[in-house]
Amino acid sequence: MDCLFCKIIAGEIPSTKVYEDDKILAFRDINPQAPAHILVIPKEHIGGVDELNAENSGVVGYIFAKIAEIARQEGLKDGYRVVSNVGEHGCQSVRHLHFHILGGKQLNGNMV
Ligand code: DGP
Repeated sequence: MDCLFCKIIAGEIPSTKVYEDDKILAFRDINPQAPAHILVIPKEHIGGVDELNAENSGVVGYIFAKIAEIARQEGLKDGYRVVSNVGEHGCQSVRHLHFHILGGKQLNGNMV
């Protein structure tokens, strides 16, 4: 499968890892939009939120528990934003489910 994030998981493309276990990987975004900008992805290939279902969505709860841990490790004590872009209207550029953690500064209040 020609998926950029699957290649990062496989180590074929280098990344700056923040956290890894058998289920998920967290790494720094190559084009940071905030002082802390981390992507958290499942190792299982799921195209996006729009491909989640009763069988494969368990990992999402696991990811969110790790997001809270990672944010604490990153010192984001004043808060942060978690974003998952979906499809064309959502401006999703990589079709592998991922959650952006954005923080380290006061973020803009506008979402769109
Ligand atoms: P999205 O637009 O929501 O699909 O987010 C994809 C993000 O992936 C975007 O913020 C940039 C990041 N990205 C793209 N290619 C690479 C890469 O090769 N390495 C890393 N670390 N991040 C990447």
